[in-house]
Parts: sequence; C-alpha cells; structure tokens
Amino acid sequence: MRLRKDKGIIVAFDMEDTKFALDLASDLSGAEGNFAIKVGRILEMQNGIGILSAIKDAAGLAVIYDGKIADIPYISREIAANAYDAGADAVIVHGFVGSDVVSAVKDLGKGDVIAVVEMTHPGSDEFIQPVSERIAAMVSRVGVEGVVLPATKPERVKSLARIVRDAYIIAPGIKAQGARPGDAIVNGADYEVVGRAIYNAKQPKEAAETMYEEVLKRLDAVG
Ligand code: NUP
Repeated sequence: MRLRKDKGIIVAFDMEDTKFALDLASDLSGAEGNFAIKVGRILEMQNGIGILSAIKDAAGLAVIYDGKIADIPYISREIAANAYDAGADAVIVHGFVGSDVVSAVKDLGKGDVIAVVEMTHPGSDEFIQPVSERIAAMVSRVGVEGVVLPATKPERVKSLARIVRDAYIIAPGIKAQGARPGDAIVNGADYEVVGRAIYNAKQPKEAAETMYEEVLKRLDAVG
C-alpha cells in the first residue's frame, strides 16, 4: 500500500501498550477521513518489528516505520529491509547522513522512502536547519517518495516545499509540540503527523476524525 500525495493525517503510534495500539488501529480502519499510521521505536521496542504487520492487518491502512535510520549505508539498508519485509509500506531515513545512505535504502526498491529534511524541535535549528535546503535538494535528486518537514515552523514548510516538489510532505509537530492543525497543510504539506493529541485523547478515534475535519476546514478557508 503506497501513500498518495493527498491531504490526510498520519497517526503516530508511540504508545507502549500493545493492546491499546492494536485496538486503536482497528478503530482507525473505520474512521472517517484519510489516515495512515506511523510506528516508532517505542512501540517496536515492546514487541519487535512484527508489530508492523499486526498494526497493518488491524487497520488496513498504510504503515510507516519511523526508525529515523541514520547509519552507514550497509546498516541503514539492512534496517530498512527488515522493516519492509515486516510489512512497512514506507520507512523514514535521515537525510543529513548523506546521499549514499538515502540511495542505499531507495535502491532496495521495496517501498517508499521518506527522508527527514528538517525537524520540529528547537535544537534542529542548531545543526540541521542551516543545511536543510541542501538536504532537500539532495533527497529530491535521489528520488525519495516523501519528506519530513516541521509543522512547528510553517514558513520552513513553505520554502522547503518549493525544493522537494514531487515528494509528498509529512509534517509532525501538531498540538503537543505547539503547531495548530492545518499549519503545515496550508503551507504545502500533504499529511500532518499527530501522536499524543490523538492517542492520549479520551476518544482517540474521534480525536483523529476531528483533526482531519479541522485540517480540511483550514484548507477550504485559504481556498
Ligand atoms: O522532526 C520530527 N519531529 C517529530 O515529532 C520528525 C518526526 N518523525 N517526529 C515524530 O512525529 C516523533 O517521533 C513522533 O512520533 C511524532 C510526533 O508526535 P507528537 O508530538 O504528535 O506526540
């Protein structure tokens, strides 16, 4: 299952409770909206990489493995191969490690590659932000399917979106990290990534649906 270049919400699964994760995955299969799921290291650590196919089967949605791969090409490729073989439709790899790493993962040809271009936290401005235009140009040259840009810095989404063009843009940082739903999408992102604001909500499925509606409303408002 491939992610389309489309507007939607990627629900970040960073909880530790596997049963809760699987229940939320099956709830999301019937949710109104365009959703995908991103599984991070925390949930993987509780279960092993087999959690990817379990979540995918329960949700029937595209699943992204957010291992933020940042090793030498050989190791990065092996990590990515394990994730794809376990059911990941896409893997997230850091761009700052260089074109040989991103190409090694891309050359597997097993699924989408999503490259981190710039991050959401303030510390990203220290070392990554000064070179993120170059990272964006490099990952575009390699031909990744997707990129991560920071919803917490909407003006960066806007300017980096011009560089990445064909790749779909996924943007974390909504609510728990301060961005408002829609901040990234109105500036050119395709998906907003939301973790805590959904899985810590009293009714997570409804929170996801509301988030999707809010984003579409903001898009409508800007025409
Ligand atoms: O720059 C990034 N910032 C970020 O928060 C790149 C990421 N991949 N993420 C991920 O998005 C982070 O690992 C987490 O899974 C999610 C944000 O979660 P939350 O702040 O909505 O809870």
